[in-house]
Amino acid sequence: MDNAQIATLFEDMANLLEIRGENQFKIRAYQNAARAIKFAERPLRETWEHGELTGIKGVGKGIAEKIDELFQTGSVDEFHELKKDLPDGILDLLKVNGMGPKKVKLVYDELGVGSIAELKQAAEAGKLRGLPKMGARSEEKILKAIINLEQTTDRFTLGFAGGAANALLEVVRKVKGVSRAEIAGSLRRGRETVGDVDILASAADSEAVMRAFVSAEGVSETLAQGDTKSSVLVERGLQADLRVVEASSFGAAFHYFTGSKEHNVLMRERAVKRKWKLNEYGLFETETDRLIAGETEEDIFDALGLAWIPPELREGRDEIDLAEGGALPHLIDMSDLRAALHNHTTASDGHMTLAELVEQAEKRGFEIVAVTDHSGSLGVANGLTPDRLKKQIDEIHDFNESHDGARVLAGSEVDIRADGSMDFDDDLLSRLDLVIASVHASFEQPRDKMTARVLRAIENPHVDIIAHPTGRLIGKRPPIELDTDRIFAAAAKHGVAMEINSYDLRLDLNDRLIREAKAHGVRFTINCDTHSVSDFDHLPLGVKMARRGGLKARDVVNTLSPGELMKWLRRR
Ligand code: DGT
Ligand code: CA
Ligand code: CA
Ligand code: ZN
Repeated sequence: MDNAQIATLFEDMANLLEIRGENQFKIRAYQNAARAIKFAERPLRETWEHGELTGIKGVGKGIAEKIDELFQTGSVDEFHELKKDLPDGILDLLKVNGMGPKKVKLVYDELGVGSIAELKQAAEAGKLRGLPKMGARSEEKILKAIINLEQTTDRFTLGFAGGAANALLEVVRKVKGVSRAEIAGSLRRGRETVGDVDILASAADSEAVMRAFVSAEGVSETLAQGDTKSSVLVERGLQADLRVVEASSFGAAFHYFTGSKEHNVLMRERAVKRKWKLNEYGLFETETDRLIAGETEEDIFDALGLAWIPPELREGRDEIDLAEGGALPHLIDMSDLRAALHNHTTASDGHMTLAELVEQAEKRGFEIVAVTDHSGSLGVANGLTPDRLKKQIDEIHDFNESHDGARVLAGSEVDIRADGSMDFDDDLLSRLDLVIASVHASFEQPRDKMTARVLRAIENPHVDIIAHPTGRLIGKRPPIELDTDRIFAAAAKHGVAMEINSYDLRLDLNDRLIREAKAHGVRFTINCDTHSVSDFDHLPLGVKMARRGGLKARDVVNTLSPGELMKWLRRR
């Protein structure tokens, strides 16, 4: 067991104690231990072997005894005692946003609810609203959170799945005789979450490829190993399938396994109309089985009278009509981006100094870098007071004077307060080159109030960008309630850009909302919201979202030349 797993065990015990209504002092001790273990740098087993457990701040004699028991026997008796007589699904209830141990205790004690399914039933039947400190609104919130959870569990973020897939792809590509290997499936299409990873290869020796695949680093279990298909599990239970196909049908297989299913259905229908058939082996004449195309995707699209369709658009919407009419949009690309407009430094909660941020941005080819640290009311993120911001603006002006590379913009990510007012006054806002406005607290306002709040920010003449407009965190926090029709109409009217935040848990706006906003004539900005260097790596995910939303370079302000961008920033 590693530190994280042991920390989870103590967290579970703390939660079980709380659900059972036990002593607060003990609960606190277990919570503290969990935190201490989670952040300990040294493996706990090592500390234990050296007899130094109680040297860890937060681990007292009682906790040390439990850890000792764990390493001696492989389990902790108390954990099983605590779980006894409680339903198996009781801890799962804590995964529902808004359900803490106290609420779990309440629904269990009062209604006997012991699983997410039972909680959903109770909420649907209107049984929660009658409980102490609950009402119709919290009942509705819980129901929404469950639905949100159902839609995202068993799926993985694009960032996590992409990392695992690339590692496997590299292993496959290194095998001798592999002529081609690619990632297909929802990952290639850039869906915001991924069910499993699909990898495709063509190779002289399929067995060697399969052997390398199932023994790749990070593989925890082999589900199947065959000649043409193998499946494995990697970290967190993510499944990856590898298929080995003939080079002559690689294009057909690549197209088929890229999907989506809906897109494939439309493509097959198109083939059938021509008395052809399309499958993962190729495009064939139905009567004679003569192969018409199969080696490349381009050949297949071409034979069907279509331009090659970017994978991000293959969702069975209007992409085939567009490809037929030569009307596919020229989608935005990574290389179009010239400005990084949402970045945090050590002045607030970032890990890069101003100079480091600029250096890293320049390394990635950005010509403009905005510094947008948090505003003051966000206490937890070390937000800047007006005085600190004024000093930072001066600092940035000085920096630009003595710096030849990228131009640095003095900006701020300003909190939209609960009433829609901005966290800095107009005078200070007017001194900034760039103002990003975002909701970082009071997420739970009802739709009317939240919509009015964000509208007020959009109407503020200093605001340039609304960051991560829905605030959702995939699998963790549902989106805020917004009348997006009104929000996007106002953003288009006032020329405020809607952000596509590239962070993999956010991807906010997502592709659906991008399409909705685009229909209103909104402009966009794609940003990394960097807090540390590695956050720059998320940028391709934001670009994928934009492409899925059908955006061209000119829809996105980050593609403007420095001169045009400065002009845009002064537009109001
Ligand atoms: P996921 O894994 O749930 O995120 O989504 P996909 O799109 O990667 O789906 P997956 O892994 O089940 O299958 C990969 C692709 O293979 C899928 O996008 C289209 C193709 N495919 C799989 N099963 C079928 C099928 O029954 N009919 C058709 N037309 N295509 C299929
Ligand atoms: Ca898949
Ligand atoms: Ca699959
Ligand atoms: Zn930010």
